[in-house]
Amino acid sequence: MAYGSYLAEFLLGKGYQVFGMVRRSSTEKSDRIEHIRSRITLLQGDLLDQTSLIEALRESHPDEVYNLAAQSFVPTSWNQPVLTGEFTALGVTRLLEAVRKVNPKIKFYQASSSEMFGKVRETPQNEKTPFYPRSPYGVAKVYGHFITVNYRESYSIFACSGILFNHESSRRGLEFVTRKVTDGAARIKLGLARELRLGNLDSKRDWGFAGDYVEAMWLMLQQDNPDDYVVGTGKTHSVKELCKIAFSHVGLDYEDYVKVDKAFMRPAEVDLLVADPSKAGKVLGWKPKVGFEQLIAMMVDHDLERLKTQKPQK
Ligand code: GDR
Repeated sequence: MAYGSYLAEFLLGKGYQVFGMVRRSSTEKSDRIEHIRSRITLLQGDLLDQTSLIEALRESHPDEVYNLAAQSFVPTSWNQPVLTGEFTALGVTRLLEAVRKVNPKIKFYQASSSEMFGKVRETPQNEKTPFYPRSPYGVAKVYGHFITVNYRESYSIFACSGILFNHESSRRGLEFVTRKVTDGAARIKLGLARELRLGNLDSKRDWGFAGDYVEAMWLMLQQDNPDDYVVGTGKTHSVKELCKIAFSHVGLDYEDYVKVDKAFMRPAEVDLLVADPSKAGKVLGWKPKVGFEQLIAMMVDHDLERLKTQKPQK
């Protein structure tokens, strides 16, 4: 999870002892935490395995647990709807059960998502906006959200849910649209690719910097009472605007390179998301620092630097 590494950095900066939970896999992927690897402890665990969660909490004795784990790629949730539900929905119950059994005084953060708003009932979206998810992923996140609220109300667990709008960075996976575009623009600029194939160019998102958002998550757990908060910038941009900014940053016109490919269209789309983050501003004193254009420029520069030693296409 890309922003888990920002959270780990942030908590280390606050003097926390940080544990991370990792799922066993035959190909270990840890480049996002390489720079802090010696300062954190990794525990084996899996949201599908109740015992492993209980053991992880017994071993680490945490004061705070942040659940950022999920099957988080929206298109995959149509191909693997049941598995997505296991991780993204029931996984939250398993972790909350582990908290309840091991130490109900542990403060719990659940990564809820703007995808819960889906086919939006009002604009901008706030904590009271009704949910209308549009993908198996969104549906699973609604379950995760309400089970968090329910454990707060049933067992007085200090459980908070952060409804985060899209949070991006140069650590974002290449399959998500911001990174796909910044990587694509950099590749085309360097002669490593000739075109970039995308899906719906008209969908609009409230894109912010992941590094800013982890502070809001931490602040939620430092309040007197647990609650839910919308976290976003309050500004929205289309995928087209994203392309325009990324390509013009390297002196190119996106219209010459971006091709629409049906393969990247979704069976049901979320057309427009824009946060009303005023509660986070008022109660947590939080506001985002990095603007959209700065974020995209930062990501393009990172991809240019990463790719510049590769050989151009013939
Ligand atoms: P999203 O992020 O679904 O909003 O969820 P994503 O970057 O995948 O898509 C954003 C929008 O861009 C459109 N799009 C494309 N998307 C991808 N991935 N690839 C393409 O080629 C492409 N072309 C157009 C999409 O249709 C969509 O409208 C992210 C995830 O991180 C979730 O886990 C998280 O909960 C939410 O953000 C907040």
